[in-house]
Amino acid sequence: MANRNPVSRSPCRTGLSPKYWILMVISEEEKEVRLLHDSTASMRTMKMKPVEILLLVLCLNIVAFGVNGGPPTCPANLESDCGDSDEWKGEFFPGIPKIKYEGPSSKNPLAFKWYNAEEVILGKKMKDWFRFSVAFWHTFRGTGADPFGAPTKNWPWEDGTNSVAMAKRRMRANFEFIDKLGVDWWCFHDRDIAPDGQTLEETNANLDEVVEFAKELQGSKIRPLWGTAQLFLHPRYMHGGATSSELGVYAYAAAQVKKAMEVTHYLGGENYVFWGGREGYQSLLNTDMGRELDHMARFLEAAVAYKKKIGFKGTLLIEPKPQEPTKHQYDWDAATTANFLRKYGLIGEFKLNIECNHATLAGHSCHHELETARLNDLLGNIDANTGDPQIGWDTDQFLTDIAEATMVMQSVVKNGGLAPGGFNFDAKLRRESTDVEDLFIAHISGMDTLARGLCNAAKIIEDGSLAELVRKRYASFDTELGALIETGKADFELLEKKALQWGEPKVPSAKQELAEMIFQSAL
Ligand code: XUL
Ligand code: CO
Repeated sequence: MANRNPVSRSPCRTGLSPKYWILMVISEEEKEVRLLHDSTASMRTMKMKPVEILLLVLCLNIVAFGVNGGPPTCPANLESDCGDSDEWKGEFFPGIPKIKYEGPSSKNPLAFKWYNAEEVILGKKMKDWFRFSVAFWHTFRGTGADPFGAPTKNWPWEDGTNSVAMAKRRMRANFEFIDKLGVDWWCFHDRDIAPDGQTLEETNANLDEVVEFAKELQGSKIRPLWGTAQLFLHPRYMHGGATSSELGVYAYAAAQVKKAMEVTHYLGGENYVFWGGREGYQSLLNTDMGRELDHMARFLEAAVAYKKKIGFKGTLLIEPKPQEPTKHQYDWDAATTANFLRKYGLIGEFKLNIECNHATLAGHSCHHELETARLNDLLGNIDANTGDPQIGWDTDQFLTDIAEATMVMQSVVKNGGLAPGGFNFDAKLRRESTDVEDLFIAHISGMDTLARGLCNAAKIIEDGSLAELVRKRYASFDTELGALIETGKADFELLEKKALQWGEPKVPSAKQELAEMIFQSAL
């Protein structure tokens, strides 16, 4: 084993490490400053008067306007109110090309360095290992607001309204983004994509109108990886939805899930997610936990029945998270959720959507949660993101840690992939990242990181040293007595007889540092 080089049979292309790569993207403001600077500099040499300089700058702006596809229909101003039209003249992302694979030595921020959709790794195309999806709520509804500060993102297509027309225009932006990024999937909550009305009927009608439009824009290639119902923002859900102490809220939540499942099905969605943001408690003193858990199980049973009734073949997924916004969320982690499903006889009907940042909030690694789900035959989807080791909440950052991505991909490969699930980027830009192109850079970086993780996982698997180390560690069970133990045929009398016969057992090294060395050498 010591002579084998784990990286010598890499299935992925090699090239310059992008380690010293320097970000060369400049913001729109900087571009204008540079334009002004460049033009004034050349004017100095041409000895122009200030008024002529101003005129020229004006002209240059008009030219740039034309190149960008004309003026927006509404100004990028959150106070403005012109949301009566879904039209948008020209592209939403002018100047951003279709993102292509250029290889690890590329310095182009708007190109993939590692994600090469058609490249076959371990017998499957990269795009099929990942099935990457864009999360509508972060990418198109994320404003950058936090509890201490106002929104920071002034996307040029937003007009400050929450109208149906604005929802449709935003949907156009979504599909242009998806097309340019080159992915086939998107994820949504019902309330991200269409506004609430005065009544449930009106709300459903708004949703139908936007969904009809989304179906048209999706074409034949793009589909939802999953849809879900947003049961946490509205004040009616302050005690939860399925676990609310109020029957009327339980019924309202059921009506909302019913509708969200119908539209996911209508759009050709492959999965449906339950994330119980407020399905938990703030204090046990005023909570009947047993009754709430029973209610949640009945709610999920009804969802299974309705899924079958409407012929929705997608997988139902539960997304564990330990807390936030509640102090305790019932779907704490993969093991807790698996136990809940087993107790209520729902184990064959659901899989899990593991989110890496939720895993770390629960005190686990993402790798641990993926393995727990996988070993229970419950690994259905991944909400790809990461937290910050110094921040104790759900920061929803794009994953850029290659070691972490490699561990994630080891689990995914062992699972044989995730289909009909995939990787949803449940991740958002930092509040301070405010350029439209940052949306692309963030997704490209996340996709490249996971692609590197896949390449590394393939190297580790093809090399075989790590698997061999693990196999050797348990080799004592590859014996006659080991087989009796593993098939449940070794009783305590037999084991005592062996222990007396053998005396003190020899306990070998776990070789953890060697395992870490092999792992590191593949990164
Ligand atoms: C919240 C979270 C949600 C779910 C969908 O932490 O992850 O966005 O993924 O409701
Ligand atoms: Co999530």
